[in-house]
Amino acid sequence: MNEKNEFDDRLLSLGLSRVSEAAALAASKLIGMGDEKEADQAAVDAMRKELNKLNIDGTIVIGEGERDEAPMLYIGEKVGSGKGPQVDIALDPLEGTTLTAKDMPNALAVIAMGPKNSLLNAPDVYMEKLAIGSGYPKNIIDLDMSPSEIVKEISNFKKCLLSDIKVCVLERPRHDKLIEELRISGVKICLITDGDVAGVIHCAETDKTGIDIYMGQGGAPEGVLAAAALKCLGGQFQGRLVFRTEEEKERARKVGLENLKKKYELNDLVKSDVIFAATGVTNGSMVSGIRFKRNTIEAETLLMRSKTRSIRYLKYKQNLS
Ligand code: VTB
Repeated sequence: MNEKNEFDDRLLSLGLSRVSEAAALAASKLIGMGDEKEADQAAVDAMRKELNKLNIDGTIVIGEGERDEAPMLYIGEKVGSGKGPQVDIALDPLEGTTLTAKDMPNALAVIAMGPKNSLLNAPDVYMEKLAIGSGYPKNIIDLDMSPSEIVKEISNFKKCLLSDIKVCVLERPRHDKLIEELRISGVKICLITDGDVAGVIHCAETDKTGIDIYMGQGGAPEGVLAAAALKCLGGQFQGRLVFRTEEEKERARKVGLENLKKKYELNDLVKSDVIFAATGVTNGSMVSGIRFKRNTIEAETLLMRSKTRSIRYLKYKQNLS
């Protein structure tokens, strides 16, 4: 491989922030308008356009869906000028379409990029997820432990009461039992309606969010994106695919997965150093949402590189007059 075609994460990272920024700015026009599809479409169009300006030979591995169901940014789609390094891309132009349509917090435009074959090709099924931030002993908790065992381990390590531990969970009927068990154990629960990429990131920023652990089933594609973020922020993540039908298993086999019961560690989902960008659409605990002022529009982007563990908050301001 010649030098020009190596994955230059330092150089590419700024370009990546432009991509998530463009998607968030486009979606922001639809905040509170009640139309999830239109908001998503605006983000997809803008993200694709900006992505195609980058000098990369990119392949979408986590995208808007299979080729036959998503006309743009579908899994397998080639993006970029085709001239630079071969890269894998995981994206969600609008993570939180409902949050945007209803003007609720934590909607994000998200993208991660790594060298070719660095990101797991995850099918669009559910994934059981468990995440904690940095600073804990390796393998202190495990997906095979019960929720009450997990919270006990964390409170023992932190030398705090169970009521001082906060767990973030997606509010869904499938989590009724999990929530009940956590309630009995006495921990606090932060219930989110959508957006589990942000949910996982929250537990890597405990000082800011008060959240220690993320638990529960969300989308597998979002699991890979969240793992990419944790690889940059530090933290532990485990995931296991959840199949409800034979057809879902078939979907997994189609993307080349053999062991459908595998417990994925962070480094199985994200195999080498990556870059990650997330721009706020609506206000969130991580980044502010798009702000419209009299003559300006502002955006905030979290931009991270796992190689150096550098974290940047970029403020973008555009004069509209
Ligand atoms: C999560 C969340 C998404 O889907 O992955 C969730 O991150 C899981 O699916 O924002 P269900 O909605 O079926 O529970 C979203 O809420 C929407 O894509």
